[in-house]
Amino acid sequence: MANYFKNISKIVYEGSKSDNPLSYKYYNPEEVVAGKTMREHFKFALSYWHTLCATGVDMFGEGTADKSFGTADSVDHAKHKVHACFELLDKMGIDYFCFHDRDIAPEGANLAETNKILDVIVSEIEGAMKTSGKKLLWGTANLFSNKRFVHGAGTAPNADVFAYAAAQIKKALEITVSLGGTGYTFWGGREGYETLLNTRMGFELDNMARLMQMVVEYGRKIGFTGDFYIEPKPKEPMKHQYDFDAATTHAFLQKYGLMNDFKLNIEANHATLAGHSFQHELAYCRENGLLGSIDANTGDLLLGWDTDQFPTSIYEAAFCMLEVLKNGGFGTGGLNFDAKARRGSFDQEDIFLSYISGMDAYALGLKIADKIMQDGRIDKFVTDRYASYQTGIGADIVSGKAKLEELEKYALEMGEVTTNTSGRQEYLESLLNQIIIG
Ligand code: XUL
Ligand code: CO
Repeated sequence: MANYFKNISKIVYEGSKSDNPLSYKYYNPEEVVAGKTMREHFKFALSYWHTLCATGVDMFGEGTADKSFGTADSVDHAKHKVHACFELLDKMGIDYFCFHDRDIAPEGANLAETNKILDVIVSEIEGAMKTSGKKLLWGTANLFSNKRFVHGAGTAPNADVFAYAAAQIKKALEITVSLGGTGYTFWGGREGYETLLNTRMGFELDNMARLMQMVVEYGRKIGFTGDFYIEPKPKEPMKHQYDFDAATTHAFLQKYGLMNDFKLNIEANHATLAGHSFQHELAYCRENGLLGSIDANTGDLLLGWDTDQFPTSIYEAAFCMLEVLKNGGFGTGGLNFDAKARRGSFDQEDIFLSYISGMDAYALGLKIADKIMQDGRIDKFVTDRYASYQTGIGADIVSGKAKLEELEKYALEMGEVTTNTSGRQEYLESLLNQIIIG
């Protein structure tokens, strides 16, 4: 095992009384909650791009964290990153990782060279996976950083760019399949527009669908049995991104016949950028059989951009895990921390501390979600709230027996509605606190 993080040993569960910052206080991988171990529930994943690549560069200044891993040469650096990744997975007890093609290997002079470099690094990853037992949750292609994708990839107005993107996805998908990944993600990147003055929206969406249909066809041909995911996001980098939110993406999948092969990868920070709560997006997916995977993070609600912070709110984590439990768990997906330590948190130790903060928050969230379900009072309240649809006119509406004529007759006889009851929001919010604290 490599030793890039010399001063840090394995992070283990020490319980809530521990004052060792480098320990899990609540995440106990073997503890059984709601019938499964925590490890099985979460399928926690490390995001390669934030963890191994991001140095804290922003538009006002240079990086603050050293991610050189002792070398400057790029292919060599890529190999060091692989081993640093597996050291982190081992030391933090995380079973999965996710990456973009360009996170793991630098680009060469042309696509053929780039693919050769990728092959070298992928075989390094393959070896590390074999000896460690760590797994790939999902792979993806970076179709947004290089300037060739200035106007998008699948939705670019230039067919050469479309072809390049297709070739890049083909390779990324082959890598994902060869490494046993159970998901392949499409995040929109620059698939959107800045102004309709230069954009054929309908044509761009048709092209995006054409690309996805090709990818599904090829993926199934090479033996990919997992799910394709779309990760909705409303804006940034483009002013308007096509995969705005879960409902918009659902409409796209239905229109283009992609429902059988796709699910959604819901990211908390993207949900709030779209003006939704994270729970709203998850609930929408659950209700529509679309919950694939989660990019766990949080935004800062006072800021209007994607800050990708580690999630520490136990309310948010509980609402998320409530949806996951109600969904019967993840299918092919898991919980990827698409999150990075703040620019000011630049020590190696901060990588560990930030993952601990997220994993402990989700462990608490899972326990709270389980308590809410066991307690049953909130669920019962909701069931009772809709009781009028179980008998009489309500049952006739649901079964389709009642048509507009019958409903008019019923309403005329009723004269006025006298049966509305309180929604009791404040009671439910305090009941939730009572369930949490006990
Ligand atoms: C960007 C984002 C991506 C996707 C993968 O906001 O979330 O990192 O998760 O491309
Ligand atoms: Co993401």
